[in-house]
Amino acid sequence: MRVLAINDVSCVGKCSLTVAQPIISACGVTCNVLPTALLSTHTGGFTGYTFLDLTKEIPSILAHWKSLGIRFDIIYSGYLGSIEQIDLVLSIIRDFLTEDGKVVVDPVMGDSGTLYSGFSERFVEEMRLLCKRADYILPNATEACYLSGVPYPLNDKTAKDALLKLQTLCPCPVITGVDGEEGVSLYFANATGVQVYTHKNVTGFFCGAGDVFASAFVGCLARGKSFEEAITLSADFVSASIARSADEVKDKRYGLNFEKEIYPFLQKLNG
Ligand code: PXL
Repeated sequence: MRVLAINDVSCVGKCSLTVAQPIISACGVTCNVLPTALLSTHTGGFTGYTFLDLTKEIPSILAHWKSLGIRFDIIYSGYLGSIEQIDLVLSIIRDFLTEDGKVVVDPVMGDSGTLYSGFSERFVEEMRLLCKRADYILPNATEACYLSGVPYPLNDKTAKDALLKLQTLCPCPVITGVDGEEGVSLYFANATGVQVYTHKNVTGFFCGAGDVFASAFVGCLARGKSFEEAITLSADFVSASIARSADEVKDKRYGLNFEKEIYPFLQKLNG
C-alpha cells in the first residue's frame, strides 16, 4: 500500500507534510511525499514567514517517477499554493493512481469564515473541479461554505444542507469542525442518511488540526478501514490531541501535540 501525500512543508507550526508523514507512516503504510512549497512557518497567525513555491520542480520529479513506473494506491492532497498546482494534482491523479486507487482531497483554503491569505474565488472554483475527481473530500466548515455556497457559520440544519450540496461534487464528503452547543461536530452521510459525530467540550482553535484528522483518515483507509470507521477513529485521535494540547500548548499557532496520542490511536486501529 503506497500513499502519496501532496502538501507543503511548513518547517515550524505542525501541519501539512510534517503531520502527514509521521501519522500515515505510523499507520503502517508507505507515505511518499510531493512538497508543494517550503515555508518557514505556516501562514495561520505568523507574520514574516518565507514561502518558496516548488511548482517549477514538480514536472522533473514526476518525469523521474514515470521512469521508475511508480503508482500510488491513495493520492491525498492538502495545501496547494496556486491554481496551477490544482491542475498538477489532477494530472498526477491521471498518471499515477492505480486502477482501483482512491483520491482524498482536503480542500485547504480557509478557516473561521475567511480564506487564507493568497486564496481567491477563482481558486475556490478550481478546487471544486479537484473535488469532483475525489472519492473523499474533507472540508472544514469554512471550506464547506465556500464550496457549497451555504453561508457561514454553519448550524445543524445548514451543515446538513451543505453536506447534501457537496455530495453533488463527490460521493463521500466529510465536513469537520462545525461548532454547536453540544461541542464540535463533523458531518458525513452513510446508507441511512446524514450522520453527526460530536465531541463534547473540545475547545480552542489549533492550526493543523484538520491535517491531523485528514492524515489519520488516509492512514485508516490505507489499512482497509471503512469510511465510517476511518472517520470515528480519526476524530477521536484529533479530539484527544486537542484535549492534551489545551493544557500543554500555550501558543496555539505551534500546532497540536498529537505525538503521544499516536499510540492509543494505533491500538484502536490495530485492535
Ligand atoms: O493546516 C493548514 C495549512 C497548511 N499549510 C499552510 C498553511 C495552513 C493553514 O494556515 O498556512 C502553509
